[in-house]
Amino acid sequence: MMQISLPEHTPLVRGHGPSGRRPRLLIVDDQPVNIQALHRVFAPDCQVLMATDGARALQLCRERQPDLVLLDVQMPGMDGHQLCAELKADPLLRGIAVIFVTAQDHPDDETRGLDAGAADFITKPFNPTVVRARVRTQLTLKAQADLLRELAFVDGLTGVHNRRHFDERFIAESRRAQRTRAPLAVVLADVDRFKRYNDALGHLAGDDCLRRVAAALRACLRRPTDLLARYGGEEFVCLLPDTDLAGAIGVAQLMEDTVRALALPHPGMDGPVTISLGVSAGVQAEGLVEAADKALYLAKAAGRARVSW
Ligand code: GH3
Ligand code: MG
Ligand code: MG
Ligand code: MG
Repeated sequence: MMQISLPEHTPLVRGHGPSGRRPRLLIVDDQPVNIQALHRVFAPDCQVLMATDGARALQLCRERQPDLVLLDVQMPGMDGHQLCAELKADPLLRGIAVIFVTAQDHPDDETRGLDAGAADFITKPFNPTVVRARVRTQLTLKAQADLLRELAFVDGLTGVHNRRHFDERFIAESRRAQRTRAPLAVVLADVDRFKRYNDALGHLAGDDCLRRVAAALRACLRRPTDLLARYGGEEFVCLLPDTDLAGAIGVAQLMEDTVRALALPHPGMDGPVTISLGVSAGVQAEGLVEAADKALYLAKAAGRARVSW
């Protein structure tokens, strides 16, 4: 094992990432002593995860979404190149930065690593100060990319998430529901008679109404894992992990009440602006959105301003 002197304490991410949390690092190496050496460098200011084989590392990437992986190349079973290829092929994992840490320093090895999608390449034995500097560069880039991604996932009109973000989270939560057998719920909400609202008050007033409805819906969500997105036009979707049908119906009813309580005058209806909602839930995610959409149609057909499932 190489001798490590702890480098001076330079912060690892300038100004922190968009989420403000400590960077999360995954160290993968089949030799525990190599893991220890890197652990000592990063434990003071990172959340450090560790794996001694590729399969376990892949599992940790799925479950914990590290910002960066320090990856050994030669390992029994799935080697570093294979793991890197798996990460870069998965739309949910390809944003994780990969730095190879390896004793092989032939240019061909390096090229192969970079071709596999690695961001950088460090040769063993490593100099801790250099490793920190390289990791810092990649973490800063990752934080910038995360911020841009966050902005790309927000609906410009209402400030809630957009359809693209919903679709991505839906895939991730579907997998999680399958794995944990915890139910996943979907709620679709659609503003009632909104065409009339626009026709009577104009499109700008309609936009303002959508912003206020979105804020009211968002206020109904309680858990940090709950997601609200604008699904399209005057339609919103909620994704509620670990929520069964009864729980989701409760959330939907709260949403119906909350929007009605805004008491926004609707010139094309007798009362205020209302929404109709369709709810579905299950551990089998496939078909959940379609089922919520069917339920929403039932709510409309039954007279609007209500929840169906
Ligand atoms: P229903 O109760 O059956 O849902 O009737 P509706 O009028 O709400 O449904 P319809 O789908 O016929 O009309 C939806 C309207 O929503 C039409 C469209 O002009 C309006 N809309 C969609 N997106 C926006 C938007 O971004 N801003 C505004 N102001 N209006 C929008
Ligand atoms: Mg090895
Ligand atoms: Mg609609
Ligand atoms: Mg509508």
